[in-house]
Amino acid sequence: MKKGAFWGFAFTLAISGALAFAEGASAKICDNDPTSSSGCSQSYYGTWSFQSSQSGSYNSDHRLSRSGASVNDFYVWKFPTLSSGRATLEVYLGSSKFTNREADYQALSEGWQEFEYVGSVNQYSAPSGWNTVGNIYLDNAKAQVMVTGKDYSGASSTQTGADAVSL
Ligand SMILES: [Ca+2]
Repeated sequence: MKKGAFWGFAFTLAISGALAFAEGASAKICDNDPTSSSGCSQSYYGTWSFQSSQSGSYNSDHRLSRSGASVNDFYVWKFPTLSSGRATLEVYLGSSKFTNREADYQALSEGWQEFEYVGSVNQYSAPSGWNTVGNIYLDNAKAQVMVTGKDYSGASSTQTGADAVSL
């Protein structure tokens, strides 16, 4: 599906969802390297180094991509089933080691065919704490959020961080 077609569709769903259900999904946080009891899990491809004792990061830890990573390096947060409705993707950024100037975030709800673009964030200049990426519409299923290591600004040798995300 073309991106434009998807956005038109998603917008229609978001409007109808807002009218039908007021606000939809309640916020759920998944951190990197989640405990199984949280209901969240993770997967990644490429090098994403686990770093603990990070005072600025959520739960004092995060994952950091290799320098100059590509679209083939990605980290995925896997959420449990979330109720349907409009959801806001927020990401926690609190480490100066995150230098990607334009990190792309995508999301997948199980009823979808593939990951769809949600928004991008300058991890280097983002304020410390929760940053809003964009809105998506969930369809009462498990959801996944993905960030790739590619820096879409064209900056080279930057590193991408993966800390907590919220839907
Ligand atoms: Ca963390």
